[in-house]
Amino acid sequence: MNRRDFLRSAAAAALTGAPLPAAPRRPNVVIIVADDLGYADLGVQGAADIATPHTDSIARNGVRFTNGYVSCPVCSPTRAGLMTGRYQQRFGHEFNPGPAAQAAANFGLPLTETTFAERMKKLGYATGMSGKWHLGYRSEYHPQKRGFDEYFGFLGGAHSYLNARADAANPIARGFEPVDEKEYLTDALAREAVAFIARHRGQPFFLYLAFNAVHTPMEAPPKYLDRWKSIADPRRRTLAAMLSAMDDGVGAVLAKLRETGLEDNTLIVFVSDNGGPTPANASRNDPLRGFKGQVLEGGIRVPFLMQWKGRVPAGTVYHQPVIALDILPTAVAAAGGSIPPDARLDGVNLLPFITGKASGAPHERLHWRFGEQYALRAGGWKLTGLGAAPPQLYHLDQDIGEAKDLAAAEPARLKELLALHRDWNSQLAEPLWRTQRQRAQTKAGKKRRK
Ligand SMILES: [Ca+2]
Repeated sequence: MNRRDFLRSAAAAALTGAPLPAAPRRPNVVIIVADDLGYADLGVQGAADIATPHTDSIARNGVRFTNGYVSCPVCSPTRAGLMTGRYQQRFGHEFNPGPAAQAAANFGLPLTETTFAERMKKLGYATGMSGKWHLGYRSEYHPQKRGFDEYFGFLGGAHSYLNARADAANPIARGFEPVDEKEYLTDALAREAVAFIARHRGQPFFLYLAFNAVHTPMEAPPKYLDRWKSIADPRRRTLAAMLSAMDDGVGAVLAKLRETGLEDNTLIVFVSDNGGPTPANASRNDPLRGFKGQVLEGGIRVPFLMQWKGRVPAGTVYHQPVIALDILPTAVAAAGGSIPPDARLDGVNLLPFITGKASGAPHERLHWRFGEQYALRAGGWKLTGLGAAPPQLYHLDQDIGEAKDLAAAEPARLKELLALHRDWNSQLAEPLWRTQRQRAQTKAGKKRRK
């Protein structure tokens, strides 16, 4: 029973003296993030050599977004966007920080921003996280200082899967305490997510399960490698094994929701944090051009799935462009909350669009800036460029692989889209930090200019 039906039958009960219906429980929200998973790596996304039945089931039971984007082609900025519902460049979170020992001192999701977890907590949700944070190493940026009641995982951008003690600056921790984890890390992250669901089955909960699979290092135990003897290339086979472990983890979460009777009343989103870095982990982005780190489609268009059995029709395929910034407002709306207008979110509630209650597209335009790289998507058109080099224009409906540059053929459209990009760009902040390598390059450049 939804809230409206509940209010209606409660009103009827008051008039007739019938017993009051049980109050509807607000939906649980489970956000599952994969790391460096390519557009074509899931079975449901067309992978021919790897099977991902559990993750695929989210699409079968809900929606698959064919034009699902993230707001950056690398890890930390995408997570900053996901965790705030805002383009992260608005608050200077434009770049990755580098490893803990080399990160800029001020690195962390700025404390001026309200997080997804804080918004859900305010709505009365139990909030928990299992996985990779990558939004600050210092204690004031810790997940438990940013709205999560519970946290298990690591703060950095990557971690060994086989050795919990591989990096003293980036330990596996429960809350603030390092733990000596013995399990394969992907299994451990899933185990903790399942335990969180079991602990909080009696109240609405928000679970953020941020796997580091299938990010490097390429490590998998025989248990998963043995499943993929069919794949000859050792790196692709290891990717398949790592992905299989994650898919089993997704399956364990779904099974727990089913077992506790919560599956129908849980909004589940699955998304990768950026496109596949094919040269590093043998992931695939076909038929898209480009990789992680680029604002070409292969860096920013990702597997993006959503399930809410009670509310969203099974087997929906949605083609309008959406972005990971939409996940927060969608979840808050599902939870019966609202976003104050002064929060200035860039994401929108997708539920009316995917259920057909709203017509048109959720976004007139989507924007990207990642250092010198920029891009803009408007309808089927995509503008992209690098610094002062001539911009490129593609029509993705006919040219998903960004092969035919139409900039010269469409000067008026190019001019219009460039003006829209400049206008958006002018609203953004200066990056708050750069990686050590970027800092060194900037310093060297300044010296040369002197
Ligand atoms: Ca990533």
